[in-house]
Amino acid sequence: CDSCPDLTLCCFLEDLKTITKIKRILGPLEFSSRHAVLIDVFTFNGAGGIVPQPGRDKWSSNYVKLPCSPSSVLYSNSTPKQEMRWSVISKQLKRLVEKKTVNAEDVEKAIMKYNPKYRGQWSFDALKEFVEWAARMKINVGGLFQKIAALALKLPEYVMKDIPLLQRGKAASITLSQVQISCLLANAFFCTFPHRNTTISKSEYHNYPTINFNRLFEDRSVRKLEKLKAIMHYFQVVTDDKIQLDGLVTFERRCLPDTDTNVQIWKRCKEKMNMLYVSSYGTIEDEGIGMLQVDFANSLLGGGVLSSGLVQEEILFLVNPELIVSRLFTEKLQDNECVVVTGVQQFSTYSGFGDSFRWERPYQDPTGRDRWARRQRQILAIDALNFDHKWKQYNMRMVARELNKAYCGFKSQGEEPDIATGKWGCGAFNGDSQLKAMIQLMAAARARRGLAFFTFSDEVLEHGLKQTYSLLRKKGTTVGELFELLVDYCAIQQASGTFNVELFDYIRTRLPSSDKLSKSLL
Ligand code: AR6
Repeated sequence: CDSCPDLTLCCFLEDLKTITKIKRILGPLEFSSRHAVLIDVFTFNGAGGIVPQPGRDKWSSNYVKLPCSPSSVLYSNSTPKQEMRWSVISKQLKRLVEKKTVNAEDVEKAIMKYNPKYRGQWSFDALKEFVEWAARMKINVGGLFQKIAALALKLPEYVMKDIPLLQRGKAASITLSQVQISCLLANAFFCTFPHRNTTISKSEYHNYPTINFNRLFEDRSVRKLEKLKAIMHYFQVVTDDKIQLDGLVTFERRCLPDTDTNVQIWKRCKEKMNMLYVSSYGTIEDEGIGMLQVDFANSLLGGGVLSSGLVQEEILFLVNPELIVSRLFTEKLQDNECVVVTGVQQFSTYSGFGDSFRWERPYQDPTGRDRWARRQRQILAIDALNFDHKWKQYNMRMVARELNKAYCGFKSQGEEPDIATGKWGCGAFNGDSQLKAMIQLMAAARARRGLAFFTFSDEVLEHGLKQTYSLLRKKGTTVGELFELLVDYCAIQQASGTFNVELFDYIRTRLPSSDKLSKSLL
């Protein structure tokens, strides 16, 4: 009622749909021109298990260039003729596997043999610090290096079919097994991927994230040590003979067509606010279990996970390291694009954030699997705009971009769970949390999906969002009407010059909650 403004119309968390609550019928696993499957689907569908799909190497600009490709060659100053890079790599990795003991210097020496251009440039200080820590903890890290090397050597056996690149402007997906991912990541650990060490403009992969781990190994710091604990724990599990990795993971690039991004659609949208749960307690990954969990992404997926970044996206990638393989094949996202990952396994728990991030302990993931043997965990990577100056976001071109980005991710394809999100774009990217909350609420309304919004201890935002949402619901405000309110709000912010009018206050004045208030404004 209007006289009790504090009454929240928000729902309970249990009211929202999770993957396990919906009745989605998944057909048999199928490949198509838009869906590359790296395992043999006939064997899989016939309950014969997971075996790699045979295929042949494609050394072209549309596919991942694999280190074991015969086309990958090494030119070095010491030998006049070119050598096959994989023979150098395998010789080095086999040597590690056969050595009695292996330390960080041996790993460094091996890596530099097939990356001679970077001698004197790459450092392995952080890796060495990790080895010192592991020695104190009595972890046999040398043995672990050997197991990772042995896993990396399996590449020609495990990944025979070409891996297409998920390129800009093309909706497409890749399904591969957890074993294949572990093998690709073991190669990333040993920095074997060709043509991926330079990101300068015009280089072949300048529009792709880095994948070789060399930056993770440089510059000792608490951050790097904690990151390496998470990554090395992942390798410890995946190289353990007693553990069977028997799932698949799908990476899907989605693109919103131009017909969907037009601002007129937002202006005319008659949808009203959908269900909302708001809490300052909890995190997207823990309390949002079973929902579509938003990754506050960088347009280069994973952001600084392999360097020094350590906020929401990087942490997500560290506790679910299979996400890191997306960097191998996902081109930088454009404004109308997102990536949905289904099936990754969580390997670790953590505490803290940024400098206080700590790897805590192993995690036994209880998440069930779907018909394609994928964990029932869905992660949506959407990259917000990075505002160097806060005022730049109060502009309808920017607002429309964010609306379309969120809608691209939220738009459902059939029956899908609700969405778990929070202060998307409001940390490293400097966004206004009230504006971003309204944008996500509008995108969810247009997509007809409910939202669970975790404010990450921000009680002021929790309270303000509950009130504003309740008001919008009571007034029956549509997405189109809220869009028009945002147009006026941006104009007022720009005119003020100080940009300190709060959006929730503004909405309250424009949608007075009682007759008394409306009269007082007249
Ligand atoms: N659950 C809910 N909320 C969270 C969680 C969580 N697990 N973790 C953090 N928050 P930020 P951005 C809140 O800065 O601004 C990365 O480098 C917390 O209040 O990670 O979109 C990417 O690769 C935090 O301040 O996201 C991009 O380059 C806020 O969410 C860039 O950062 C925003 O988290 C994206 O930055």
